[in-house]
Amino acid sequence: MRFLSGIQPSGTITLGNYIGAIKNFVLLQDNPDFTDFLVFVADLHAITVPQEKEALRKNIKSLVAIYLACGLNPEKVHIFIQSEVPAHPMLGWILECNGYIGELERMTQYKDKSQKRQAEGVSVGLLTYPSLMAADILLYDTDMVPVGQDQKQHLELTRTLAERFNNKYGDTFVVPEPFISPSGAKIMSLQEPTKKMSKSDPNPKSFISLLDDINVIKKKIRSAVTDLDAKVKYDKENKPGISNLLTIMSCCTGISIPELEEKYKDSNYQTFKEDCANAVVNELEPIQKKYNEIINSSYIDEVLDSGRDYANYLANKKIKKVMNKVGLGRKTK
Ligand code: AQP
Repeated sequence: MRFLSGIQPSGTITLGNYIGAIKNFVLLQDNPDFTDFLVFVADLHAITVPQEKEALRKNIKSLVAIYLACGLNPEKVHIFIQSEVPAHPMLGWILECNGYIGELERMTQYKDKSQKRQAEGVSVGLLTYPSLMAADILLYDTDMVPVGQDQKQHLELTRTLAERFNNKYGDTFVVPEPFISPSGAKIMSLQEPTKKMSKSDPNPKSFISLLDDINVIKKKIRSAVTDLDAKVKYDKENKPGISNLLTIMSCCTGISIPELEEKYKDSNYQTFKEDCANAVVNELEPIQKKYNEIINSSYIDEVLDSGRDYANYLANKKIKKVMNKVGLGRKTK
């Protein structure tokens, strides 16, 4: 079974990306059900909103170093950069021509992101992003795609596009299944805990970057927005801030939320936040150490060269098949 996932280098990876995605990839790479495991840097997706050239390059490399520092093992996982596999945008275009504008306009993420960008202008890429995401998945005959809540709708569209193509041109794509990640946790903004933690949030206090200085991490958790109730209790509706910190602490320690509620039932928020901050620091410190060891080494390029070659090998076979089915170019074997 083949597993595939990617993250956009649209900023420095947050604790949300780590808990919701990378930490699970690291666990899953040892799952014998997955005989092939692909993880990529979604740089083509990142440019759906403006990126500064130097920062983008830095974020791409940094994301690869973070993958490795978090424990992804290139012996088990093929790590590559999306833009180094030209078949991604090629298949994205073909799928766009088999999709409908209405389907794309209905995507919640498009509605949210385009609304926020009214003043600067909304790129066409922001609208067509889900067809490129479908291409990412379908190119590799991916069986399982991990999906957070926010990506469910996009995976549904991927399945629709795959089925539509298969019906029109004959069996071509594997229709992928969603994979509910082991933690499945959605980490919320530390400043607006009803909103998801995002690496591109303009307020740096709202997220913990994996590379934040240890003291900055502690400070951000200490100043996380909570409530006046002063009870360490999980209640997403009425106490989103504390519930978010409980989720974070549980994911970093492996201690269940009910156990944490019991442990802190007589504690004030200050004590709880202090312990939560230490739990996050304990989780991130070894990752930062490893990151600093490899960020300037040639190891990153070695991993990426090998990942690029493998991904191109698979993707080129698939895109040829798709071109033949559609009647593009000249017939090839
Ligand atoms: N807050 C979160 N909690 C749990 N999981 C999260 N993910 C993102 N934010 C959280 C998961 O991280 C993976 C990669 O996400 P992405 O970078 O491709 O896109 P995103 O979801 O748009 O992430 P950001 O951080 O919010 O990026 P920007 O700010 O650029 O839009 C996905 O598996 C996602 O579920």
